[in-house]
Amino acid sequence: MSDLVRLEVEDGIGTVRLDRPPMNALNAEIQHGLVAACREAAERSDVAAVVVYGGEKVFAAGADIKEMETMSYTDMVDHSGLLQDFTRALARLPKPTVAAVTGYALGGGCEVALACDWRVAAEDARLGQPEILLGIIPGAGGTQRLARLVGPARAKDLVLSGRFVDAREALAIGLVDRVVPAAEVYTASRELVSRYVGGPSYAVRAAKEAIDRGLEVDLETGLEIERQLFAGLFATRDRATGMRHFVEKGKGPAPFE
Ligand code: CO8
Repeated sequence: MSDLVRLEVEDGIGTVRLDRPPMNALNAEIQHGLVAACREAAERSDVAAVVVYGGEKVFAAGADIKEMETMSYTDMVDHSGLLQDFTRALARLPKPTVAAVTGYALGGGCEVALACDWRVAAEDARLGQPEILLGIIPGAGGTQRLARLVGPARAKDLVLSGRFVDAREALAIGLVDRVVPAAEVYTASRELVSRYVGGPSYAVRAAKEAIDRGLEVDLETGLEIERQLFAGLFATRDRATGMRHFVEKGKGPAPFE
């Protein structure tokens, strides 16, 4: 794994820590590092949920413009799979994920946040897709995930203008889910996913997959995806534990492993 991205595990929660001061600009190394960190978080049984965090000052100010400036069309054709890989790796992580957004989340940085299940933002956070101002468009899923999250009109407003939104507006349009004082962003993000530690991990994974895959297809296909995942859970220990606990009138939450 790259030094620019670390997976730190504590109390069942994995923190994918972006660490490339001053702005966590997403160069190729950090993009590869993100893919590796997501893979490790997916595989490790001591990680039930993931927080993506860029530190106290900034989430990520986007792709590394200095690295991109000299790239040609063919470089981009070769590279553009990677651009979408790191956000795809995050979006497909079969565990709950939250972006803890401090400072700027711009361009590829905003796209990293969009690939998480939820976003917690600092009161002074600023989010946006300013690629248009560089003569390009979002290329790590921004045109697709932003439109799905906030609707096409709002996505076009942000993507076509490149303007930044503050935390209050981001909350109002559904781009972020919670706004907290800057010093509390990381703790609040951990709190948001801590309920999944020691929970029914297979059912959580199936629920996330059913919702995400269902959004990509028509209703009938989505219902079929749900049906298959639902049936599949009858082969899991989670299902046996959860139902037995109810039938035997167990106290408190079921003792999932
Ligand atoms: N890439 C490279 N360097 C950057 C980036 C960046 N995205 N953002 C900031 N920096 C550098 C600055 O050049 C500066 O470096 P130096 O000290 O050597 O001059 C340093 O970070 C500090 O930045 P500023 O002096 O500009 O700090 P300010 O506080 O004045 O401004 C901003 C902060 C508003 C964040 C400003 O730096 C800015 O606008 N940055 C660019 C934001 C942007 O346009 N992001 C989109 C990039 S394109 C993109 O993400 C494409 C996505 C599609 C592919 C996804 C692949 C990852």
